[in-house]
Amino acid sequence: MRQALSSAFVLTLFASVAAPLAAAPRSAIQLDDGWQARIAPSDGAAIAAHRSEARWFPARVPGSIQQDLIARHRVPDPFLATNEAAIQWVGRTDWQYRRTLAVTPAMLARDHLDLVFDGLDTFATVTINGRAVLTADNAHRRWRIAAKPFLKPGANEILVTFAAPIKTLQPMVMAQKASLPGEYDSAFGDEPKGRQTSPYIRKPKYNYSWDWGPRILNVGPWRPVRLEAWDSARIDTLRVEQDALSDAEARLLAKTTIQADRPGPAQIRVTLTGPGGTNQTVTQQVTLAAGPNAVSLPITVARPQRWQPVGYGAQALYRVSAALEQDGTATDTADRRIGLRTVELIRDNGAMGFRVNGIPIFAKGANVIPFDSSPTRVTPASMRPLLTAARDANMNMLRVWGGGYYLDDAFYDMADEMGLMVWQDFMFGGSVTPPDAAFRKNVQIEAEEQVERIGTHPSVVLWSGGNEILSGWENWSDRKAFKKVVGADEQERIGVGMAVLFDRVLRDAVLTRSPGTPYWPGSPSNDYDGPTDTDKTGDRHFWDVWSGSKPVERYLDACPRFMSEYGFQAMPDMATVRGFAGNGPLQPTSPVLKAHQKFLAGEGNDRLLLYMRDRLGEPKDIADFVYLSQVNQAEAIALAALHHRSCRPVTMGSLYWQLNDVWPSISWSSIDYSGRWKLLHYAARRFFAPQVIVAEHKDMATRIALVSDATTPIAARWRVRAFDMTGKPLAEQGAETTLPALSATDVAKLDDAALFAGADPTTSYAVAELMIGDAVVSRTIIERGVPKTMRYPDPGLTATWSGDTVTVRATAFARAVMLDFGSIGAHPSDDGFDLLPGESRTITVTSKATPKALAAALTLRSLGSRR
Ligand code: BMA
Repeated sequence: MRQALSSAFVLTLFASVAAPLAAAPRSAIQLDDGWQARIAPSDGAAIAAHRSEARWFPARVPGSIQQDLIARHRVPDPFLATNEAAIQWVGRTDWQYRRTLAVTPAMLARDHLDLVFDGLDTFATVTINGRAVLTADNAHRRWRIAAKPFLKPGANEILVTFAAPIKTLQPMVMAQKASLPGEYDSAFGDEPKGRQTSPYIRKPKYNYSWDWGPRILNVGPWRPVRLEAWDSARIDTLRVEQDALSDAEARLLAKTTIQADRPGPAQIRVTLTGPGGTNQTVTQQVTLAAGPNAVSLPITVARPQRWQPVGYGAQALYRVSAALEQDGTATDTADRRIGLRTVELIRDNGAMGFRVNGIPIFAKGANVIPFDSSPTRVTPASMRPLLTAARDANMNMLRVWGGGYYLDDAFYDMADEMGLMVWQDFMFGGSVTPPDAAFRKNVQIEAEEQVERIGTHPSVVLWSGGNEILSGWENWSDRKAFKKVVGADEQERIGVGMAVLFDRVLRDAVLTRSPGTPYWPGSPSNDYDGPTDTDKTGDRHFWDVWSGSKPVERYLDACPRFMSEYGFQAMPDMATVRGFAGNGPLQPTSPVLKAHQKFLAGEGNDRLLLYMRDRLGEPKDIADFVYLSQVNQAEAIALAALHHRSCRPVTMGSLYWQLNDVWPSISWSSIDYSGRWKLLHYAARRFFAPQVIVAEHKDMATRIALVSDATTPIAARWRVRAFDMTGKPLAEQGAETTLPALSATDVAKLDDAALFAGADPTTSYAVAELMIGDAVVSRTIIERGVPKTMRYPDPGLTATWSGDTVTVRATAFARAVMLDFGSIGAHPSDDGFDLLPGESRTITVTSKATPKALAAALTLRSLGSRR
């Protein structure tokens, strides 16, 4: 969140004592240490109940009260057992933070001393030496206070008081005829059903609980705090606009806003450093006026190198540094890393897709939810493995979902470097927005600030208004009921308010601050051109499967234009389960497993069982439940993703729900909170591979389609072989072919009668394979019934260890092999694969445990081994 200040400035000390004749460089002191917190004296009820928190205790900044109390063992860790209820009081309490700021005469000799909070969560008042200097009401904004008039030499007190959000808003909400519909009702009795305060506050929505996350209303200065000193002028913002890009040249505009307190001459110097280290510098003399000054410097880059999405070339990055010079002194600098690329939305006839650098790109990826219930725990080191895993699973796009928070620069830096495209939602999720102008003004400032910060990253290829606001307003039953209660006029006022917000305010923020990046008013939407969330136009969230309990084959019924959400739950790894649930006996109905399952308030485990019984059979024990749930999830999402890819160019994107978790839970994620891959994530690497074979069995025939994301044609061969359960070949079909560039092609429709040579559906299966040269690059199993009807033999799996590698062998067909290490945390290099009779796979296992312990813990699971 920190603005790109050069570290030299951050570290510069307040050196000279006398008032400077000329302006001195901007300097900053980080104020992240030395804070204390307590319950605010005004909250008598909380003080009576929690006396020791009424006294000042050391607090971390950036941080939250919740994290401090967990660290001090004053509340139990809400991520463990059934502890979530025990932390609820913290978010309902008013809190205070204080810190002493030592101010020297040298500091007071500067023209300006600004106290900057990069984030306050949420309703906060700040006083300096008892004088009110700020009232903050938006956790997604940065707050800058001109603090010099309030500071004195020596010790100064900064006091930040946080008012509990529900308590603050509830009287207003309860006084309304009907309150704005939100998302998930509280499970803790602090808000009556249907009377949510969350629609009225600019605070990460997922704090209020979601169908994959706990209710933890974080309180605190959740971003860094600093004091900035400057004289006469500073660089407020720097970004780079791309006016034109061709192979011959790039024409750029470095756009700065210089904040000056008085008129005067200055020079702006901008240096662009290319990926190879070559520099070019432009300078401009300006006469600054008091107030904000927009200064643009043109830069032309000959033979520019482009930033390409992963799979389409390298990720060339350029650095842009701006210096403000006054009287020959550099008084401020700012720098940004950029990439040169063009992005267009493909929109012909209702289409929705991305053309990057002129190439239509099929978007493959997943939705990202926040990385933790507590954003202050998230570090570059905790995000990196998830982004790396996304790239390694052949994804090229992540959607940053709108119910969370705008992520740190480090996330976008990594996405830039890895070539992962980012679909960036504005932070609106599932709730109707207040129609008043003050709310919109607050959001406008937030949006402009965030687009300035995030929009410079080449990975960000789309800004989208938010999650399911527009489709909810059109289609959801609670919203229909709300419209009836409030009447036509109020419905109109709210509808217009949302249209102004999502069609104008947010769109303008992108147009003015990141004009090279398309804007989309919401996910799902159709850019205000007809109904939202249909297969025919715009992007689509498809939840008939899972939420609607419909069979997974429903995924095959349509070719949507861009599937931005579809998902299927699974249990996390057994090591993760044991980490939060302990070592006692477990079953799907155990209170602790229901507590960590938020879909239908715990009843989601029944949904897991429903699909399991339908497709795979009854789980034998908890480990089998984990295994079967992961097989089901991997197969369901593979079916959908491959289908979407086979629908190219009608369909141009497939982002499954969801990549990650905010806490250890049973959810739609492919990687659990502990970073352990579910079988889905291994499957994603296969179904998102650059070239795949799609085999869809339906109505006694199998559709075979071949997909290639390569930009040039590839010579290939496909074959489909049918076997009986002894491994005896029944029939084979196939052909040599050329995969056209950027294509999906139907190559055959194979009737069961011919493909299986009359064999019984329960004792025969077929294997569809795509070969490039000698390598099988993609394989799909064809079954004529759900897997539980298949009479798979025991595959005779064996494991042979050599150090940390294990070779798994099958004598008979092994379907959906899982390497299960029980409660030992381990990451196998491959998992969830099928082995044909006689095949083996050698797998490297990364773990803190010794190979000996791993070998002892290993259970090889497969569908046939369960019989
Ligand atoms: C979607 C998302 C989330 C939710 C998910 C699973 O539509 O946008 O709101 O977590 O469904 O139910």
